[in-house]
Amino acid sequence: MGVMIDGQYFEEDPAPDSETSGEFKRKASSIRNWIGQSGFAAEAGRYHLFVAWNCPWAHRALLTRALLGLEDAISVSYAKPRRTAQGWVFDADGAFDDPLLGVMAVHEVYGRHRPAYTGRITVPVLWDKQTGVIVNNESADIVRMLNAAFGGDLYPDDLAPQIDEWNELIYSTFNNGVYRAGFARTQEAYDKGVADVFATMNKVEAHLAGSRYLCGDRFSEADLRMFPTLARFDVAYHYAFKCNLHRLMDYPNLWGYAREIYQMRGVAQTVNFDIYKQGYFSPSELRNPLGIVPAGPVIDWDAPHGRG
Ligand SMILES: N[C@@H](CCC(=O)N[C@@H](CS)C(=O)NCC(=O)O)C(=O)O
Repeated sequence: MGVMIDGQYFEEDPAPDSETSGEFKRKASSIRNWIGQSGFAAEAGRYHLFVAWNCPWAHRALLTRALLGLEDAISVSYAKPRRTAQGWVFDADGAFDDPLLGVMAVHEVYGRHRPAYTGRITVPVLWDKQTGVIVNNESADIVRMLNAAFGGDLYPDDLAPQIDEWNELIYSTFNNGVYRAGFARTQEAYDKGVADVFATMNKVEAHLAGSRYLCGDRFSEADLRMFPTLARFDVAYHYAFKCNLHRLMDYPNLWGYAREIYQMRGVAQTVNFDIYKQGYFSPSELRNPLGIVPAGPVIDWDAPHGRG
């Protein structure tokens, strides 16, 4: 896990996430400003996202941008799918360049924000072009603030308590649950992670039998936060993270629901299955020593979803 200490980049965090229990623990994000406060006005053309296609947290921000139709209002730089000793990096030109600042690594964005920056170097990053600083690097905040600032309806007041409840379950047992399984360093930690992932899939499958979305007939932030993990499930988590009790395809309601979201306006453009495979099957001493990327599975995300 890359970190910066007083402006210097380190490939390894001196206080790593995995502790002696073998359980993977994700640390909190650190730059938490808000559009609509402290001089960050909601203006089209002002903000920029630094993301990686394969990062599910960054995917939340891309989904919000797409579902709110903000593709022209918020620009994006996409890092290369495989992290290096420099963390997330860019190309000099091509599909993975940084057209905004022309930096070669995401840690340089944090260095531009504050030359003596100390903290984790993660994507997504929401950048303010006007003042040249990072607004926020926590995906949950980015989703919430873009929705509020740019007229979205992903978090309506009357659904807020229900959404919060789903979010809590989905984050710990599903979005992060797959990582708790895939990054576990003991059998026990893996067993716990996998059990949580499938308990939540079973619960949501049953819920979706009688409900179009998680909170009734309105698509909400809770559904948005399910999707990045669903999109990566069969191509990556099932195999690379050993979440293999079932495939997403084996759950009729969840699979139809996932396809319905995929087929919403702009969403398919936020998805890149080949890149998910390259990223999750990167060479890793612990998980994939030879870095060989599997060919399959073949999945038809465009098949009619049959919902609604
Ligand atoms: N809490 C953060 C977590 C973001 C995060 O962990 N991103 C990963 C990529 S999927 C990252 O950038 N990791 C960098 C590293 O581990 O060095 C959020 O949701 O925004």
